[in-house]
Amino acid sequence: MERKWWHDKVAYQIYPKSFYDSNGDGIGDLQGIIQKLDYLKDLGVDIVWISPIYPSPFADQGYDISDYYNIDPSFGTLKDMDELIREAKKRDMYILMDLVVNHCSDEHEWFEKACADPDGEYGNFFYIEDRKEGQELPCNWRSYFGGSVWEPLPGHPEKQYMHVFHKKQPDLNWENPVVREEVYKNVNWWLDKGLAGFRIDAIINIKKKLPYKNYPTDREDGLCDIALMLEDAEGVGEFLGELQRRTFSQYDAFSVGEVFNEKPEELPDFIGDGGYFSSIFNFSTNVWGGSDKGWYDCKRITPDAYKKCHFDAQRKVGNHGFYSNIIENHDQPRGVSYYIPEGEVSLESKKMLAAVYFLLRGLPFIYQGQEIGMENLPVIPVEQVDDISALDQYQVSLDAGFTPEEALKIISLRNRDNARTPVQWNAEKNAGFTQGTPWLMVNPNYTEINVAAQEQDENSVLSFYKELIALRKNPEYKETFVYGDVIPFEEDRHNLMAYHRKGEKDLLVLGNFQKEEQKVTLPSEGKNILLNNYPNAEITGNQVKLKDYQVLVIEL
Ligand code: TEU
Ligand code: CA
Repeated sequence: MERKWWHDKVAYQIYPKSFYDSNGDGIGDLQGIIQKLDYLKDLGVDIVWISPIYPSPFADQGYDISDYYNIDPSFGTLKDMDELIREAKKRDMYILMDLVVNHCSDEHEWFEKACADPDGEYGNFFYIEDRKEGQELPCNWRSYFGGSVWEPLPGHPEKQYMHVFHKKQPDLNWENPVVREEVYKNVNWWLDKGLAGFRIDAIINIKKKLPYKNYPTDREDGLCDIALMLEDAEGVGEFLGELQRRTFSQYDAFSVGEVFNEKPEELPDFIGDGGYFSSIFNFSTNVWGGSDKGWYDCKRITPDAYKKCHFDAQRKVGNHGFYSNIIENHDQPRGVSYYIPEGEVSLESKKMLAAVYFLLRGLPFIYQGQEIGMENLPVIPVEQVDDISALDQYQVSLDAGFTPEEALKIISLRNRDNARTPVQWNAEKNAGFTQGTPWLMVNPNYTEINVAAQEQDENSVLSFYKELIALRKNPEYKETFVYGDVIPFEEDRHNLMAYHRKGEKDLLVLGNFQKEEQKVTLPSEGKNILLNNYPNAEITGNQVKLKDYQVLVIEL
């Protein structure tokens, strides 16, 4: 595997609307990010991915872009963005933007021009088909946010367009080379500004099964899960390869793809040397237990399943490349509220969860607030839910026969708002996020969980993350943590997640994924304890007794 500049880095995701508001309008912004760069630097972060900041009507919180060459005024200006890139460079930090090019906004001028003249040049930028009352849809695919992917074209009831996400997110027609040229031009324009790369949104969706085809239906609505179409559609690699050659590879940029359900045989093409992307996210623990029926039918992951997902992913990727490992992101529940069984969320279990994913092979990503152990919201009235995905799933649950109360409980676990509440900076008004009214409610637990308190406390989750990052970067162990193999240890042991990182050194990570103590026999006597979420460790010879959610990293 060819060595790359980003292999030994630590990445951090910012959801800009909720990060830090510098001017009191209740919305996080670029100046707010600039003000917090030193905080991120101090934490040990190198690469910062910022979720979309382009002009947008915010039908899907900025993932519906109306201008690819600008910054939404609620976040700032292009000048602020240049300043951010400059300030990051000064600190040896790298900025990534979000590349959202499966679709644009219905308020983008391309779509407006397509509506004005569907048979003209811009009509071919989208998937537009004829529509007659009473006639079947071109295909029965269900959009991610509910309902058919087909929607009448505004101003042209005799036509319809495709959107695999919200109807305000029309899909761009990647079969049209002019569209692809527009994308490359835009990516290079940003890279020329000094951007280090991109996180690439929902990218597998750019290849549609053509001609359109129906798949077996899985709900009363007569539609089918779009995943069936994606599995069947071939040739996405041609688009992705062209994108890589025309853009990222010209700049040695870092790119991380949002790719779900990748097949093992595809990994070398995706993230091997010269692959389409530098890395892709490992979503195996996120998608575990999923159901095409909806959230109400999803299973909650167990610690043993969690471990299996990670080890299987590590075996799958082998030496082909690097996964990007996450606990959470802006689409997922707070990891501590999801992966730690109910009633067992504690300081120790939060730290244990942090260590066992962070030290795996791959690039560790931290999502804003994760470093202080932010938790899911309590159950809130449906009127207060902002997330369009949760609102859709509320309806799906009702349709499946659940009571409103049950439906609310179902969506509260996975509501994307959980991760989108403002970062809790201190115990003051609005958690110190804004002087104004926050656009989304602050989690009421901010008086206990906040950055300011944790900065003062060497026992805090934040201090532990700093230790963890420093350990990964420690010159003595870095080679092993970055490039060493992952070798599971006592893989079948219930509620123990343990593995060696083996390279120059042999480092053993031991995580007790339960409250009950657990005894482990080390393969050899340890030389050194490199990390511990307790003040001490009970080790006699090669016998270790792990306490309630204790995690240890031992140099053998
Ligand atoms: O998400 C893509 C994706 O597959 C989502 O459907 C995800 O599974 C869903 O949000 C879970 O509820 C990306 C972005 O991360 C997401 O925020 C956007 O809404 C979506 O693309 C459309 O751009
Ligand atoms: Ca603001």
